[in-house]
Amino acid sequence: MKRCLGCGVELQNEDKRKKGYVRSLDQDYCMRCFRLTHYGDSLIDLRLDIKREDVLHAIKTDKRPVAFIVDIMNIESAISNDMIDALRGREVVLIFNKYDILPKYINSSKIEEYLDAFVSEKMQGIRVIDVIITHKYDDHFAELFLDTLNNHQISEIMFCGNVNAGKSTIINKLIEGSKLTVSRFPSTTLDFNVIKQGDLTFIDTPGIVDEGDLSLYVDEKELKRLSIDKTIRPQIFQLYEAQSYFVESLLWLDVLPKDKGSVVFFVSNNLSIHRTKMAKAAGYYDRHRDDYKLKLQLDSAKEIGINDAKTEIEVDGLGVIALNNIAKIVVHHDKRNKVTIRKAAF
Ligand SMILES: Nc1nc2c(ncn2[C@@H]2O[C@H](COP(=O)(O)OP(=O)(O)OP(=O)(O)O)[C@@H](O)[C@H]2O)c(=O)[nH]1
Ligand SMILES: [Mg+2]
Repeated sequence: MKRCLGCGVELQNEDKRKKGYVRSLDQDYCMRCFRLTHYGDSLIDLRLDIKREDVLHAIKTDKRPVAFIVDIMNIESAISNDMIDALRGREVVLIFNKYDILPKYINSSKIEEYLDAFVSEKMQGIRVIDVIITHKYDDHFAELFLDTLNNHQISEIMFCGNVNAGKSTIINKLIEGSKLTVSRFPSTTLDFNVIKQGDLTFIDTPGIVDEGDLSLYVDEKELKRLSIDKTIRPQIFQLYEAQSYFVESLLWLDVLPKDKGSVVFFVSNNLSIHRTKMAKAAGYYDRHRDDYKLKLQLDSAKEIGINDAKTEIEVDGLGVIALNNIAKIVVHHDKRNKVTIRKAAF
């Protein structure tokens, strides 16, 4: 059986519309990988083809050490209970990726402090042997990572994590020769893919599908607009009275400041944010909800009281919203989209 070097899927030359199609079986990359790499289109949408529980089960039954790749914008949803369960007792190198998308002014020691607290609180029972913060342009990553493997005498390691976290991108930084397929489409890697590099074995895995991720519920055009690939230019708003903010028709946030407060949106630079007085928000939503032709339904949500001077909202697949000196919020979001209130990391 021959597998695609880019996505790990079994190759076949019978059905063009199915995964793994090649014109001739002597080719190394399937048609989909070829299209993704050279034309940036996905041909066949496979986002819902890979089941979360199947991938987690396969990871759990494999006892090899794991490099757990987490998108820095998606910490709370990536480090989920079922993922932690799959990693229990394993040696794990925890890699926070895509650091380049955070604006330079953000204090790295504050993020590190947040991550340290997160790891010791939520990842008990897992042998986290190293925590690395990196990004795809980081020239020191390979050396650092290979040192860690060497120090712990690890020769085989699986790269796991949510879809689009950057697993294949990271492995490409470690290998020579044929490269794995990477793309902004969720579920680029379709099957477990074993790559040998000298004495080391790296295993790329299909991303874990995160049902709370907004990108699952928008079309291809919208996905391109909301995915963050460049350094974020934060959108900052000062407020003295109750205000509402609309991230297009993707999210609606009501905010009541303590006295003077601020709200900072870390989302894709392509997205525009509309601000209005809270009293006018419902009318604005009714008038504009169809403008974007999205099938999202922003649910009526509960009021949340905020105690800390600095808090953040992590909106799965959209970004992070920082709240400074805010008393209360209401987050209206699509009910499938996961929203977490967390301590400030940025
Ligand atoms: N800005 C930025 N983009 C990144 C980084 N790492 C990966 N990406 C981008 O994120 C997208 C997903 O990367 P992949 O390597 O395909 O992610 P994956 O985890 O293998 O995804 P699946 O195979 O779908 O599970 C691509 O568009 C990458 O270019 C990074 O450090 N910074
Ligand atoms: Mg991949």
